[in-house]
Amino acid sequence: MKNLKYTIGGLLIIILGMGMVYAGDGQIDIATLPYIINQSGSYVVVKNLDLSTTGTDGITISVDNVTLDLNGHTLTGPGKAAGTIGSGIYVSSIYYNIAIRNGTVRDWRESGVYGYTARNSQFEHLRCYNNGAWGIIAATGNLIKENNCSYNDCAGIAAVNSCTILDNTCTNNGWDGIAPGNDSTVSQNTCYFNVAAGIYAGMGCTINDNTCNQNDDSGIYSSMYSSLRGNTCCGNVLEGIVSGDGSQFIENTCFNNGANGINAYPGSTVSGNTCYSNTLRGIRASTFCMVSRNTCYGNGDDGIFADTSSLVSGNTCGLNTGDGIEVNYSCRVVDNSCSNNGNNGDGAGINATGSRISIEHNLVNFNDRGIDSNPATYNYIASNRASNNTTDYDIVAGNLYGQIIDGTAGGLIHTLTTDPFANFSF
Ligand SMILES: [Ca+2]
Ligand SMILES: [Ca+2]
Ligand SMILES: [Ca+2]
Repeated sequence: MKNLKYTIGGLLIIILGMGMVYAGDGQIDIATLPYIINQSGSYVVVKNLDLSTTGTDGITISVDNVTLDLNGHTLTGPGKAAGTIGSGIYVSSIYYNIAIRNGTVRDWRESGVYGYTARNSQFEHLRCYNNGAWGIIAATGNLIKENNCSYNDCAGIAAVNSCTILDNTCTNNGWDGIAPGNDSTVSQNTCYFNVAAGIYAGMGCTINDNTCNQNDDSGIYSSMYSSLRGNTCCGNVLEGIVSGDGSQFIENTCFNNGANGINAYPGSTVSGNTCYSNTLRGIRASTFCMVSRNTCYGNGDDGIFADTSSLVSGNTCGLNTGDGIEVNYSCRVVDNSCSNNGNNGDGAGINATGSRISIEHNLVNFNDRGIDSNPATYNYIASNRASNNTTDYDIVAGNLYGQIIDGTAGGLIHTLTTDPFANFSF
């Protein structure tokens, strides 16, 4: 093709002979819609572009190795209810090495950016708004970074497996804020006011440092073997964070959610989290979980509930409406501090509801009952300290427990008892 360039009064004019218009830097200009990219290269949108025709995509990419720079411009479609098909930018089949960046894509019937078939590709600095399907939909192994995707009718960002999704903001979408597939990394995103979950992730995902507030489902929902660290989930209609079997919940903050702060499935590790003012439990842990060093206060039911064969250690649980900690069969409950539970309700510091539970070295103060193993039996209760509960120890016959020593008058412990298994009231 042949391009003729000349200037009039200092204004650079580019006349297209046949084919593509190249700017001086080797980029190929896009100045009209619809536009089809079927040669590899670097493309730039040179002005805001509208398309009122329905049933077609704005820019179609049908080749490998394309960089498409919107250069700050907007691609506006005919409206998200207009016609039946048409995305703003459409990758038409399996193509590799696509980069799309720097602009707004809005009001398209389907997605803002449809990259479901793009491989080894990047989507950055896009603002996808008010589209009829996804803001951005990406495929396996893509990078999706620093976009805003809001008011779209499906998820703000959806992706297949093994994607990296960083620093995006996804609000007010008609489904999830961000919905990645298995083995994805999802970090430092903000997702709020979405109709479903803030983040809805597949198996084995790494989900760190996101903020997911006021979504109509859970803040974060992920499947098995996921790792969730440092997330904040507030004011969601259902759970703050829920994840499948074998997940790790580390140092998250979950408050004011409409169900549990954290809901952990079997075999999970739940450590260092803060869960407060949730409508149900602060932490609900299933069987075979390790629940340690969490702080759970002011929840509408128990601070922590742990099901069969869990270890519950080193937690602080206070001012919950139900129990500080409730445990089921074969749990170990060690070194916890539970105070002021049964607040505006009825609860124990530690409530054993099953049997074969070991309750040792805990501190329970100002609860309705300090340690409650009634009517539960066959539990082991030793070396605990209880003060100022309405009933410090509510333990029925059939349990195995250290003698209960009244230390309310103070004094030297060893003059009261030398029994290392003794439980104290003080
Ligand atoms: Ca309870
Ligand atoms: Ca009470
Ligand atoms: Ca009881």
